[in-house]
Formats: sequence, C-alpha cells, structure tokens
Amino acid sequence: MAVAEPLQYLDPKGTPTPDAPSLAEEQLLRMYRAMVTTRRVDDQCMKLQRQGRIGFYGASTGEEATAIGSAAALREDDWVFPGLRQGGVMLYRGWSVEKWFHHLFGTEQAVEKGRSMPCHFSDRDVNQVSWSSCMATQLPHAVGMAYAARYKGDDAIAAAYLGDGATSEGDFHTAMNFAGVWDAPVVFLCNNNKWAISVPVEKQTASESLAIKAKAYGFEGKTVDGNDVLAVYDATKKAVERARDGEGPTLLEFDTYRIRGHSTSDDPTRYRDESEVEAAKRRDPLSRFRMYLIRESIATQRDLETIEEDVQGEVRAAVNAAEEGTPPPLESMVKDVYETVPWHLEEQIEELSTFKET
Ligand SMILES: Cc1ncc(C[n+]2csc(CCOP(=O)(O)OP(=O)(O)O)c2C)c(N)n1
Ligand SMILES: [Mg+2]
Repeated sequence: MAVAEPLQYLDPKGTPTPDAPSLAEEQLLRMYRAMVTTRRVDDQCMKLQRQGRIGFYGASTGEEATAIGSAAALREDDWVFPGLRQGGVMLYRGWSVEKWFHHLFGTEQAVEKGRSMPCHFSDRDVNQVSWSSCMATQLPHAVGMAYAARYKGDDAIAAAYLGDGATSEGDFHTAMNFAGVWDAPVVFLCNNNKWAISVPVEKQTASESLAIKAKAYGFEGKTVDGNDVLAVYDATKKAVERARDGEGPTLLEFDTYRIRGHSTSDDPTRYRDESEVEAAKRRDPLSRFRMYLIRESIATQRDLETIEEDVQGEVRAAVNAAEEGTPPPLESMVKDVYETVPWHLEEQIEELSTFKET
C-alpha cells in the first residue's frame, strides 16, 4: 500500500523545511522530555517483564512522536480515547511516571488499584479513558462524547486514537459514519505502524491509504509523517481547531512503525524481516527531534544529556516507589464498583478473607 505523500517538516536528519511551524523553545523541550521519558519507560518495562517483576507490557517504541506531537496540540479539557499505545499522551498531559509504574505493579496506590489489565492506563485527572482492549470500541465512545459536548455547549473535543488494524473493525465504520453525519468535534488519530500483531497493513485494506477512507464519510483525511513530531503537532493542531470551530471531524493517518513486538507476549521475528525494522530505526523520531533541537540551537548536546539523566533518575525512583507499593485490599475488588455492594459479594469477600495469608 503506497502511503500518499505524508506531511513532513523535518527530514530524518532533523533538517526543517522553510514552512515548519515554530514552537516556543520551552514547549519543544517539554515535548522532547516527554518523548525521552516514554522511550525510557518502555526500556525499563521490557526489562521488568523479562525479569518477571511485571506481568505484561506493550511498548510504543518508535511511535513517540505520534503521542507527544498530538498531545501537545490538545487542550487540557479535551478528552482522550486511546487505542493501544498512548501512555505518552498521558505523560505529556501531566501524568506521572510513578502512576505508570503503580499501575503496572497493580498496587493499592494505582489509579485503578490493580483492577484493570496491565497497560490499560486511564486517569480522570488527565481526561483519559482506559485503553481499549476490544479494538476500535473506543471510537464510537469518542464520537458520542464529542457530540454530547457540542450539545451541551462545551467546546471540548475528542481525540480518538486507533491503530491500522482497528480500521478493519465495524466500530471504525460506525464511528466515522456518525462523526461525518453529525459533524462531531472529533479528531481520529490513526497510528499506521504497519502491523496489527502479525498481520501487515497490506492485508487490512485495498485502499491506497488509510487517510483516504475519510472521504467516503464526508470529511478530510490526511497522511502525516508520524516520526516527525512537528508534522504530527501541526496536523493535529489544525484538525483540533477545525473541530472546535464547528467544522467537523478529521482523520489523520500517522505513518510510523512498530519497532518492538506487539507486546511482551509476541515474537515478531516469526513473521517479519529484521531488515524492515532496521530501516525503520533509521527514521527514528527521537533522534530526528534531537538533531533538530541541536541544529536550531534550541539545546546543546549537554542540555539533552541532562534531560536524559533526569529522566533516568525519575524512572528509577518511580520503579522503586511502585515496588514498595502495598497490594490492594481484598474488598477493593467490589468497592467503587457498586454504589452499595450487593449482599452476595459482601459474603464472598468475607469468605475470601478467611483464606487470606497471615
Ligand atoms: C475486536 C478485537 N479483535 C481482536 C483483538 C486482538 N488484538 C489485540 S490488539 C490487535 C492488533 C491491533 O493492531 P492495530 O490496531 O494496528 O494497533 P497496534 O497494536 O499496531 O498499535 C488485535 C488483533 C482485540 N483486542 N479486539
Ligand atoms: Mg498497527
């Protein structure tokens, strides 16, 4: 499948085009830090899982620009409906690395107290609902939220993330159709990372791109270089502004690549050629952004090393804090789930507590 002329402002060496958007230095450095943090958290989590200290992990390595570039274009009160790899969006919007690890260790201190699947982050504090386990089910929810916000006279928009694989689901059609018909203030942000577990994108669709699918629903679709954080930012910003101004939805297709396996349960060497991964690494979004920051004298090599050291310290401290976290109390299985816990569950918890290790 030929991806149609992606929007690009930074080439793989970090050289900007003359029309590249110019962002404040402070914001660029905040974006860089969030991208580094997401990458280092991934590295750490892969190790923790292999050491048997956490159960499961799905990394977003190589896709950081899609998360951070788009997050930087959202307003605090906008709502995020993630697909599978949007932890970086939460981090940029103020989530802490410590909360990330508490979630993975399933501690009492975690937002969901260990009651959700690993990697299914969510937090009301950053307006992010849970990652969607059933692919594409988040999309009609996002359209519903967007429609409801407009109905209430609230100008918050919905950011609906999805993967290339999710475009084959019926919920994708439902959401896109309703978004178009209702002119809902929603932006669909699709990470075309070329794989849906072991299924390549060529087997998902016969369309010339994923972005072109928007045309059939009556709104604009655009392909963007997903490893160019400035292109992701700019395209998202424009789509968000259109949505907020009542000009309807947009589908953005971020051309990127899933560097690691689908999750820690997957072995991608069984179905894809390593040369493809090596080629993708040469388009790495993080080193591209680093080269840009240095080339434009926004940061020195030393400044970036300091960020790296800071982040490493933050990640280490967060792992330690989460490992010292306490396990959730048994009754948290039913508390906050019902307004009044039903009698049969009360009984079960009581019985269960008699088996508790002392
Ligand atoms: C409805 C549904 N079908 C199948 C699965 C199993 N499954 C989980 S993730 C995934 C692939 C997702 O691919 P994509 O949408 O491209 O996202 P990516 O993993 O590449 O980020 C599949 C098939 C599921 N979770 N839900
Ligand atoms: Mg994919």
